[in-house]
Amino acid sequence: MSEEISNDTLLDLHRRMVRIRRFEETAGKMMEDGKIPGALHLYVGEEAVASGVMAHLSNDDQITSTHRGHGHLIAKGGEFDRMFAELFGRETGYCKGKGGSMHISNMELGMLGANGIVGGGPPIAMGAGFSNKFRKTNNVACCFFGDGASNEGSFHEAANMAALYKLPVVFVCENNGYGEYTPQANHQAIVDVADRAPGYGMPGVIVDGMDVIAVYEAAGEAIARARAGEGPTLLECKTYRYYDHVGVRGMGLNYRTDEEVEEWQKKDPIDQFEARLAEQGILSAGDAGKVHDETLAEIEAAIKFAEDSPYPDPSAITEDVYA
Ligand SMILES: Cc1ncc(C[n+]2csc(CCOP(=O)(O)OP(=O)(O)O)c2C)c(N)n1
Ligand SMILES: [Mg+2]
Repeated sequence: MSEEISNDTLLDLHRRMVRIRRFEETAGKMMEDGKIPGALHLYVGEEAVASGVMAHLSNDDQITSTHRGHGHLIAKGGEFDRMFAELFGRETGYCKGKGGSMHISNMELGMLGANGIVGGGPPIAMGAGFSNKFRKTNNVACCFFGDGASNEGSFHEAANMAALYKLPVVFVCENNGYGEYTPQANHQAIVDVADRAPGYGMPGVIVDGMDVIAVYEAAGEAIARARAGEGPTLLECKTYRYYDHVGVRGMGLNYRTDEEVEEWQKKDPIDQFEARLAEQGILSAGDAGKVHDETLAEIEAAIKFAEDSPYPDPSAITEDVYA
């Protein structure tokens, strides 16, 4: 573990991951119990990626997210009550209950939107990066996308333009080895998405996406490079989703083995990190437990807030359609 990372930062990284894990576990259960409508694509297993990147960003730095976007918003500072309200379709949600899981956004936090369109984020992040550069704001746009999305033309066009104009963008590929039910080897002829970066004239960096410190350090370099006007980086984080593509149990398709899931779970980002923090005397198991308990209490209150909130009035259906 790097010496220059302060204890405050380490604890902050831990809390961000726990907040994502507990939110997602609860949301998944509520979806499976039929208490949340629609499809949720959950981020359990991938927490180190959003947490390690977001720890470097302010509210004025932008992110673009994906269909698997709850973790990105939580790590960016999203509040549980407004998030649950959005998932429940209530007026107090981030998008007044009209966006839902896959279209949740919040401009104050620089969260430019989850996106139901695979590959929808890269052009938006490239545009935000262009705006940052043009307005000389020193802000960075981080674009989260999957291994599957890295095959979309929109990613390639955005990567080309971002590198050409040396835009302050970081392309964060969350390579979880699958696009829906298709293993990576059946959807692209490469093993490392980072190999695509030199073709556009930007560095490609591979990092263990189950290790929050590794992500934090690599993201720190890429973001510093972007802020210094040196252009984009493609940061590939090798990670894994524990749940199915949608929901927890999903459709029960036989596209991966239990053994494979268990192998990845042995590298659990939170368990690994808690063991390291305890070993270094930074966070005891008891104090880590308190972070989980506080998070669960906050989730319980947020669910109550969401359940007590009204549905939007039907007359509001055409409001906020254009910005
Ligand atoms: C343009 C487009 N094509 C197809 C889909 C259907 N779809 C939803 S998620 C997904 C897989 C995305 O895989 P990846 O980018 O690796 O993200 P992951 O789900 O693994 O996080 C697909 C094909 C879609 N939503 N949008
Ligand atoms: Mg994937």
